[in-house]
Formats: sequence, structure tokens, C-alpha cells
Amino acid sequence: MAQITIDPQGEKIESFALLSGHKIHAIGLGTWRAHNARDSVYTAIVEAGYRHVDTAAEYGVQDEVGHGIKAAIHAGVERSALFVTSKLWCSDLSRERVRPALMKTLNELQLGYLDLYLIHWPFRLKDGASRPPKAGEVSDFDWEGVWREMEKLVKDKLVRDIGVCNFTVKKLKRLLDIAQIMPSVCQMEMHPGWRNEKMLEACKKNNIHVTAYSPLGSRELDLIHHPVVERVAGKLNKTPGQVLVRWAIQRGTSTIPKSDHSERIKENIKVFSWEIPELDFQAICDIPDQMRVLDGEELFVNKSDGPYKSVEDIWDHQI
Ligand code: NDP
Ligand code: 1BO
Repeated sequence: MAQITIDPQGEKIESFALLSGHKIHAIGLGTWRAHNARDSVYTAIVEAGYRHVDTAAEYGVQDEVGHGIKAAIHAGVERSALFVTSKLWCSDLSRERVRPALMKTLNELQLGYLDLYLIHWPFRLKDGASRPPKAGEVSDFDWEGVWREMEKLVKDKLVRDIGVCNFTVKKLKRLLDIAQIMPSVCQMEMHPGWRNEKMLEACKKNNIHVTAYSPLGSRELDLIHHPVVERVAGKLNKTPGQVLVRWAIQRGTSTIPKSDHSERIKENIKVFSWEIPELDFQAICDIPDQMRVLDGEELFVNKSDGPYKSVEDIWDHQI
């Protein structure tokens, strides 16, 4: 369950405890496809009260995110008050490339450590792989070798927590069988149009915190105008975006909505002083149409040569 603290301005902030004992703030700013990440990050931290930022090497915005964080620290926010996540891209998913990839990320972000480092997707890609990949450009990876390197980053205090994204229950079991340091966080697509209940349950059972990505349905799925979401928003006098973010937190997940617009960045975090009543929460949980927005097809599926010949292969034929 979320823990509530009060910030120096008297505002409520919710966070979740990780297995490691560290805390993750319930809402972070997403930065995938961000157009002006420097300003968004600065606005989020300094003007809107975010303390959690989600980025990745693959997003190509880490320099800008770093400038935004630096400006926020210059404005008086302590580094130790921030929770910064980044991710190891698929082309660096080999034992010898984990640490150099992290060092490049730290350099781009101008940080001495990350709060959380995640394996972005559980598949290895060749450098410069096409989308969709050509024959031989995608493969499984050295799980034990890579995870040991991730663990060493924790031991060397370069990252405080490690975790994964885009996993299945089967892959989680495979990782837990070899992990000496447990993954603290699993980041997955989760919103009312893709509740991903089995993964949420599997993570809860293993005390792994879940961060819900694409909580608003990303650019591709319009949950903002979904009739159930609109009805609940109207009833509670909140915006649909706020209802979607609040729904994620009430499910026990942290979440990382992205916006390029300062008014939306501010809107999306104003969700700590109210709750969605049980019946309305359940109505959102009952939205019938379920479909992934980000199924990995373009990144990893090669229909003729494999090794992943379909989206179902990517997700181990598990729903
Ligand atoms: P989101 O669900 O956060 O949706 C972002 C979209 O919603 C943008 O088009 C944004 O437009 C719009 N939006 C933002 N706020 C509002 C609002 N209040 N009302 C209406 N529209 C709004 O999608 P993302 O896919 O970006 O997911 C969030 C973050 O999760 C990513 O940015 C990334 O950090 C992470 N992620 C991680 C993945 C992984 O593999 N681990 C995969 C995908 C995402 P605008 O910017 O114009 O405001
Ligand atoms: C290609 C990266 C998907 C968003 O995390």
C-alpha cells in the first residue's frame, strides 16, 4: 500500500516501499517521445512537486533530462530527494556491456548514481538492428551474466535498485531462479485498457513493486475519452487524466505519465488528496476491451526467421 508523507509545502505525497527498503514516489514523469525534456523535467520537479523521473538510453533524451535535473538541483531540490530511473537497452544486453552502458547513462544524466536501473526488454538486439529486425538481429541473452553485472552495480553503489520491464510470469520465474539480488521493480504496460492482472499478481506475490507505464494509454489508445473514465471524472470533478493516474495508484502501482505540457504535468500529479470510490474503481476495472498498446512486434518479431515469430512468442503465449 502507498505510504503518505507531507512535503515542506504541506502537500501530501504518496510513495511505495521497495524490497530494498528504499522508497519510490507514486508518480514519476515519463520521458519517452518527449519534445523538450529539459523544460518538462524542470517544471515537473520545481513547479509541480514531482520527485521521480523515468527515462531510458533508448529515448535519446538523457542529456536533456540531465539538464532539467541539474537545473532543479540548482533551484534548491536535493539530489537525495529525487528518484531517477533509467534502462539498459537491448543492444547492451551482454555481460561486458552492462557497466559501460550504465556509465554512459550516468554521464548523460550528469548523475553519480541512479535510483533504479531496469532491463528495458528481455531480448538482445544487434547494434543498429532494423525495425522489424532482420534475420539474426534478435536473440535471447545471457541472463546470469547480465544479472550478475546488474547486481555488481548495486554493490558498487552506482545504482540503488535494479529491476526489469516487459516481463512475463515465465520470465520472472527464470530470473528469480538465478537472482542473488532480487529485482525491486517490474515496469509494465498497465492501464484500464490493458490491466495485465497476471503480472501484477505475480509481482505482488514476490514482493516486487510494479510501475505502470503508459497509464493514459500512450499516444495510441484514447482512454481520456473513454465513457467510463469520463463519467467517473465528471462525478468526482477531476480530469480523465487524473482519474487514470489515481486508478493506477489505487491498484498499488507507481506510475509515470508523460506530457510535454506544463499544465498537464501539473494536473497529472494532483491526485494525492482524494480517492476513486470503490464502485467507480471497480467500473474502471471492468472495462472489457483489453489490448496491449506496446506489443514489441516492430522491435523483436521476425515472422519468417524468428526466433520470435509472433507477438505471442514475445509474451511466452501468456496473457
Ligand atoms: P502515457 O500513457 O503517459 O501518455 C502520454 C500521452 O498522453 C501523450 O500523448 C501526452 O500528450 C498525453 N497526455 C499527458 N497528460 C495528459 C492529460 N492530462 N490529458 C490528456 N492527455 C495527456 O504514455 P507513455 O507511453 O509516454 O508512457 C509513460 C512513460 O512510461 C513513458 O514516457 C516512458 O517513460 C515509460 N514507458 C516505458 C516503457 C518500457 O518499455 N519500460 C514503454 C513505454 C513507456 P502531451 O505530451 O502532448 O501532453
Ligand atoms: C522503444 C522503447 C519503448 C518505450 O520504452
